[in-house]
Amino acid sequence: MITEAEIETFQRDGAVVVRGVLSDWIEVMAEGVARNMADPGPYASENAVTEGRFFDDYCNWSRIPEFEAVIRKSPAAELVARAMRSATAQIFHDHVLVKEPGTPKPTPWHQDAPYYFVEGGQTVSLWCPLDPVREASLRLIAGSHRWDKMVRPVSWADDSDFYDSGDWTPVPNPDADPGAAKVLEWDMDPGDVVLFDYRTVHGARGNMATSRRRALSLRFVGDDARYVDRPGKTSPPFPGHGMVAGQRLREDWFPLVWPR
Ligand SMILES: O=C(O)CCC(=O)C(=O)O
Repeated sequence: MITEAEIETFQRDGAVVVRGVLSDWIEVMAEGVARNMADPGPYASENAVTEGRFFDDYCNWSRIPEFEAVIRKSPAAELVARAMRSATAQIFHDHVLVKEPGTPKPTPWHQDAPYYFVEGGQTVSLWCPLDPVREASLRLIAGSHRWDKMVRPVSWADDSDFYDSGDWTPVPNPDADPGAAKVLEWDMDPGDVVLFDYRTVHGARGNMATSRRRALSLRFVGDDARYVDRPGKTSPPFPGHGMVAGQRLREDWFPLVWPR
């Protein structure tokens, strides 16, 4: 499912591609994405500024049976636990990101960690495209999960500050200074996944291809992940969660999915 060398790469670079591991689950995930787009949740947003469509939505797995099945029954949970070198995996949330053909809007460079109320060395997002991707694949800065300071979080729609305060590193632009950072990106087919740490800086180009770019990103946490207070509302917000700093994520909201 994942080799020791791939686990080493994930630990070292903060990201790794694993080929074909969810090939048997493409139809299920595609049905889930279709159901989600036909019936968006309260956090759904449209991020395309001018042309095309960049839809995203999250936290729907408990009402979308296809997502719950992938989370609980596919190889995903074991895969991420192994990559994190964690005995356990808890589901944090699901995230659907669809760029229709002819959508120039890039996904801004960002880390997920500052938007989340989670901190720890064992976190992972599993990004799985449901269409072949080339230009619009995920792009990640190798080793950025070890940066001292987190990157200033921005609103995707207009790049404005997400929090009013905080001691952040400016949003990087590896394309402006190509030698300064090693950018990882792969041509991917449905069933291939990228695993990346919540602290790894990542983004994506717009989708100017003639085919859609549907992706499902599943977020998990491992043994050492803990609730942390952020300087404002988080994304996702999970209103009324009642957790306090240092606590493990509550298992009634964020079920343990590995071991099964
Ligand atoms: O699919 C994209 O464009 C970005 C994905 C992303 O930011 C994520 O999965 O955290």
